[in-house]
Amino acid sequence: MELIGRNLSPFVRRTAVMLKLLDLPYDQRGLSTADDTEEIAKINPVVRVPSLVMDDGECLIDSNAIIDHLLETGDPDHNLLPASGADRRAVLRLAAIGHGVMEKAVASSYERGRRPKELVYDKWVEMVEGQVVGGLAALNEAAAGGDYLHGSNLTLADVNAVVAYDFVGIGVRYLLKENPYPALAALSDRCGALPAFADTAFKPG
Ligand SMILES: N[C@@H](CCC(=O)N[C@@H](CS)C(=O)NCC(=O)O)C(=O)O
Repeated sequence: MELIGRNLSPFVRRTAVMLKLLDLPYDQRGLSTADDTEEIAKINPVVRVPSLVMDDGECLIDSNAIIDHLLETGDPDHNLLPASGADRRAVLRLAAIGHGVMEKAVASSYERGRRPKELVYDKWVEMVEGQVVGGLAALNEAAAGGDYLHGSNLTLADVNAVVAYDFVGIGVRYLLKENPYPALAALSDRCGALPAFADTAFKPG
């Protein structure tokens, strides 16, 4: 399998973390939506990452669809996402908060980084960053309750939370000044020691 995209993208990285946690071998083509538009367009008509090109050539797009497939085929015991009921709903809720933080942090970094300075709409930045802060606060509260966000083992909720938190540390770094989310920071440190997270951490350069 070939994962398309760079781990700077939290959506790509969370997919890479899941591939590693599930022990699914893959190669990665580090294409960037800013610089490799034409190549990405051949794989995904809306020119976004991640995509996952499977061994038979089938191509999955969007981290949600990709992870859905990885869980369906690679997690028969439902370790990373409970099979049903209240536990599944709780993990999906927390995972959605983490995913939302990624979306809003990416929106802020695009607004500030991809527009000419005079066209940056500060009120919009303020709004999406408020959404990031709300999501991080909720994840921090969940992280304060135990070793993992839900239950007694690592789940998709932790993957999303850690990847989202780490991305905020890159793309909207000033929101983490004075360590406002200590439980989430500790979760990120603990998970960061695991190979699936350490091997996928974005390294600039
Ligand atoms: N819902 C998508 C979001 C993917 C996404 O926004 N990826 C960004 C990279 S961080 C991208 O492709 N940006 C280019 C664009 O949206 O035009 C997912 O979860 O995979």
